[in-house]
Amino acid sequence: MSSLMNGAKMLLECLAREGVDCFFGYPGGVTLPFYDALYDHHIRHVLVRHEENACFAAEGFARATGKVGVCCATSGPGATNLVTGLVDAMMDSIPIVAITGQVSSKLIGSDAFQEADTFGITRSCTKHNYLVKSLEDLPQVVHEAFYIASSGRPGPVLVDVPKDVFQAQGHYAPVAAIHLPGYKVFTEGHTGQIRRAAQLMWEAERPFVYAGGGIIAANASDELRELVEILGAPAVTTLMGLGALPANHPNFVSMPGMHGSYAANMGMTHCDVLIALGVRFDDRVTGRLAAFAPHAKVIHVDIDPAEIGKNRAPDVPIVGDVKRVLTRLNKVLAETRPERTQRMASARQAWWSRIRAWKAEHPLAPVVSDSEIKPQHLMMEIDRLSGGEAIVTSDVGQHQMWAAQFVRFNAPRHWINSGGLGAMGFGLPAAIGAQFARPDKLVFALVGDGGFQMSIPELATVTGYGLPIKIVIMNNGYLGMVRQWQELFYNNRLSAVELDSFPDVEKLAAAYGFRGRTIDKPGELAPALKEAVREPGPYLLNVKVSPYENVYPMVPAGGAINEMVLGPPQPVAVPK
Ligand SMILES: Cc1ncc(C[n+]2csc(CCOP(=O)(O)OP(=O)(O)O)c2C)c(N)n1
Repeated sequence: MSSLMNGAKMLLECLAREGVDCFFGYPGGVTLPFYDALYDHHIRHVLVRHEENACFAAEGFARATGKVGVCCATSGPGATNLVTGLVDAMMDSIPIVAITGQVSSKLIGSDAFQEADTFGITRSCTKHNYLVKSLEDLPQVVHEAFYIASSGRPGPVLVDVPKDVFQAQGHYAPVAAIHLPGYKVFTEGHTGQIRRAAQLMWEAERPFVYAGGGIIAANASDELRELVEILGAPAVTTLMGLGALPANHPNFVSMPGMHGSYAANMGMTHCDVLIALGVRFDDRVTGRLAAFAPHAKVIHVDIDPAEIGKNRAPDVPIVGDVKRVLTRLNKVLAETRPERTQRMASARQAWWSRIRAWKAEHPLAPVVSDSEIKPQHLMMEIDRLSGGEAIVTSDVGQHQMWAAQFVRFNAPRHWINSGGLGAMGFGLPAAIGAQFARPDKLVFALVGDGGFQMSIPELATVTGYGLPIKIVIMNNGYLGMVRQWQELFYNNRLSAVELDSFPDVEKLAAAYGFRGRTIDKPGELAPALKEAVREPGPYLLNVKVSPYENVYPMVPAGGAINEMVLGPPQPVAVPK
């Protein structure tokens, strides 16, 4: 039996046994015993400057590694500040464990100082949550929390710990096994359905692979590549799946959806078999659902049975871990490969010719100007410097979409963004988490001038821990994505989108103890980015881009994905 310890030390013991070596948090009244125990513990606590950012940083850590990220907050306002991050992790299926302090057990329900019903508030935005009732329960609860967060479809789990539980004395009892009646993880996939899927794939004339964040969560990139190569099929990866198939793979088309490429969306629309892997048929991908992939038989592989048929009823549903399913499916495909007939060969050749033609017809073309920095130019320069190797986190808005279009990722866990929730303020704290997870990596935090101003307090965290993050602000002077919608759909009545009074970036960076610079000339872009990367410490680069550029292609809300607006309306020539 272990030595006598208080609940705070026991919690740290649990975290250490789960392999946690670093977590993100902010202290307060009821977590005082926990922070006291941390004082001389080897686990590293990273003090962020706002609890929301503790959650985002834990997500950045988890997204960059696949490990469970951990964050911590005090009761009441500390816990409620975590909520956006929890929803974000829930939407994107990111494994995190959030620990919150709670008022002492005997005060619960008395409207005590800094009491909030954290359990109730977070019930709908966590995969599971706990209120720890006694110290004896603590190890079981914490180990279960890690198991639930990381197994099946990953997600956030919250553990609310009353102050008296932190203070109570007891012995850590190892948890031998975790049995959770009612929590079933289906991993293997149904053998018969896997065979049906293989048959459908071989019969297809126009197969198309639609791969998402589930591939990254399951570490199934190798299996995805194998599938694509066995079939010789074109493949797209969603915003959440970028990097799941290397961008330089010959079968990779690009990203589909609202701001996806013409070729990706046309491929989705005209395929006859759609192979959907670890995706959830999100509305930003499908556009008008009734018109989505109208000619396709759909094979849908997902670990979460609730996703199957949620938005599109599949012809072949397979519930399972996409890595395990693909391993078996690839084997069946290899065993059942039919004799290649002339008909099959020419059908496949014709399909690829169409894909290539769509790519050539409307490529995601570089946009560069001599007089002003175009946003796309900025993304292309970041792409050039990264060479597919850097971690790029983004905030939410136009810059996020341009980054997704123009920065190429050759491996998973390099592109980190808030996909489902679209939470502004995500980029910088996520970069902090990612840089702690991968100190060996060049990390860009690519943010808009709006989102950046939501996360400015974290500049102190960057400085305090000497994180060499390259913060690049795509500064268009507007809440760009909202301005774009106002321009296109609200008669250009720009309402509450202008961001004036932006701070002097050189002074702002200097105030936090590092270097910063503003540029606005195209010729300055490449050298300034290089200078930022060469700097051993953090760097804040404010890139003033053309303010009125819009992201294209664009599928207007409610449109089918083949009804893309490909570019700005051309001015009509007025006869003289
Ligand atoms: C927390 C939050 N509030 C509001 C929004 C709505 N929203 C989506 S994009 C956007 C504009 C973002 O502006 P900026 O950060 O400057 O990026 P840009 O679009 O210009 O690249 C807004 C306000 C959001 N996504 N998240």
